[in-house]
Amino acid sequence: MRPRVLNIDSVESVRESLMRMRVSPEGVDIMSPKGIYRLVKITGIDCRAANIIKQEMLARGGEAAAPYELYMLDARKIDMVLMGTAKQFEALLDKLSRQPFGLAALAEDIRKTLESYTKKPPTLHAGRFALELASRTHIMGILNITPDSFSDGGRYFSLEDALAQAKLMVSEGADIIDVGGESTRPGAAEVGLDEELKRVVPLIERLSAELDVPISIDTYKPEVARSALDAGASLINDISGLRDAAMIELATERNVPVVIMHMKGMPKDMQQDPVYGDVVAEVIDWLDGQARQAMAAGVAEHNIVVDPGIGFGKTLEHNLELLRRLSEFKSLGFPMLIGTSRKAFIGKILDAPAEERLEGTLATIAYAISKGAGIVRVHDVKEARRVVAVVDAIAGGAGS
Ligand code: 8Y7
Repeated sequence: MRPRVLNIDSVESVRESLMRMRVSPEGVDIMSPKGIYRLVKITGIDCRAANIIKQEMLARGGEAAAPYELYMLDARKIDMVLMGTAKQFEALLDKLSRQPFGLAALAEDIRKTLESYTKKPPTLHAGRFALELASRTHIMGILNITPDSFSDGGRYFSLEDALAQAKLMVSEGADIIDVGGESTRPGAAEVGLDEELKRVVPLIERLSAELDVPISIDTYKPEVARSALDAGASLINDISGLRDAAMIELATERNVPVVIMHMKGMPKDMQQDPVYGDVVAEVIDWLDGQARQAMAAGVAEHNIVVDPGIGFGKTLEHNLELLRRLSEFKSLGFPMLIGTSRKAFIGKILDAPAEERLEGTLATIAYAISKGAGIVRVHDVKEARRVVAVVDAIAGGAGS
């Protein structure tokens, strides 16, 4: 038979593969951690610490790439890429955990990162619902309560319409309904607090009484989130990524899952020439900081979901790079939500208006699931459900 390159990316898969070909149990134990090779980027490392890392990694047969400043041997900070097998990392981290210059803490961070990268997604507990992300990819259906209804009659009809739309999405396979009362499209104006409350609270009261799925509240205003939770919502979807301390307090107090989304600026100005050095690195770093801040203030680790915020202060190229490298976000160790539905970057690729972006949206969903997304936020639930079912069947469980 022709030699072939195997499709394997975890120590566990190496282990299974070797066991299937009847390698001895001892051999499986010894070899499996040698079968996975990782490149890990670490940043802001003190040059003295970097020298120790380089020597220790080389001594184990791995590599440690660093800029020339490495040899200045002073307190300058540099970035490095460590390269090696899972086994070499294991031995390296064991050694570093007994070294000075903050290396013990760094070793712990790297260990957690490597573990996070392949760990299976958790179960989210939202009110009386348990969302088992490891079992399959979950779908969040988008429900925007239509604005501009000036009379009570108009408001009533838009509420009934929204309710019908929500029921349709649930029948089509939505696992969560995301209710938003303020447009966050690029350039959109902010809505007053009273108006947003008037739009979402009566709707959520009806939805929570009549639907058998959890409701998330799409808002960055703690007052709106509080009233929405009181009305029966059980997740918070915060496009500002918990920038408001009162939102963190609320999430802690109510013990609900919260989506921390990255956004550069605010909707009214976010698309005005957004610039990043490395967009993936910067978004991951920001999400990590927000998550740490939230956990320090009492938000449970198991309640955190992260989202790169496709289209929020990003150019077409930024969005594509975030999707292409989405698996890097697995390093954070939180389940990932992704929202690409009908967004402008798809329209740019296809030269198509919003109502002609379904196939493009579905392509991004299939791709994102294969790179680790656990929840997809969509308008077209029926079509998304079918795509997700097939991708999950191929992957065997949730898509990554
Ligand atoms: C996202 C979102 C929007 C997203 C999360 C639109 C509210 C813009 N996009 N929430 N919200 N992620 N978590 O076009 O990508 O749907 S609004």
